[in-house]
Amino acid sequence: MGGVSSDSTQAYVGLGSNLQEPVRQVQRALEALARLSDTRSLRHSALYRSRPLGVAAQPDFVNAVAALETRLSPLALLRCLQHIEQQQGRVRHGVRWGPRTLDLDLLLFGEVQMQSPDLTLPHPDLHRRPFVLYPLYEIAPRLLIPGRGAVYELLTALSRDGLEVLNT
Ligand code: ROI
Repeated sequence: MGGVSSDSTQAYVGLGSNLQEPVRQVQRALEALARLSDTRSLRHSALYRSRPLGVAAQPDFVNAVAALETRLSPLALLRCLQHIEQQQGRVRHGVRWGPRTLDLDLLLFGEVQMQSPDLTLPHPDLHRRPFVLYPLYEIAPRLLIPGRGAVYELLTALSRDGLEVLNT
C-alpha cells in the first residue's frame, strides 16, 4: 500500500514450497504480500530451485525472499504471514522437516533481535541456509544481520548446494 511513512521498518520474508505447483504457490504468496495492509512490497528475488534440507525423500523446493516496508509490529506481520499460508491451503504432512505447500518465514525485522515462543528474530537458521542467504544476497547484498554479520560474508561459508535460479 502507499503511504508507508517513516515509522516503518524493512522486513525480509523467506518463501518456500514443494507441493501443489510450487512456482505458482510462491508467485501467489508474493502477490498476497504485496496486498498486506500498512505494508509496501519493495522487491523480491528470483525464484530458486533448491534441494530439500531435512527429509531427503521429498520434491525439490522453490524458494525466494521478499523485502517489505511495514508499519505492522513483528507479531502482527507474523500473523499475516500465517494467514497467507492458511489461505493457500497449507498442508503439513505431519513430518517435521517434511514437504509443505507454502512456508513463509519472517527472516528479519529491521534491527530487531528477540526470542519469544512465537517468534525469534533474526530467524535462527537464516545464516546457514543457502536457499535463504543467496536470494537475500541477490536483493540486499550489503545487508547486515543483527548478531550474525554481513550477508556477503556469511555466504562465503556456504556452498550453493545445487541451488539454481529458475526462469519464470
Ligand atoms: N528445504 C529447502 N530446500 N527449502 C525450504 O524452504 C525448506 N523448508 C523446510 C525444510 C523442510 C526444513 N527444508 C527445506 O521447512
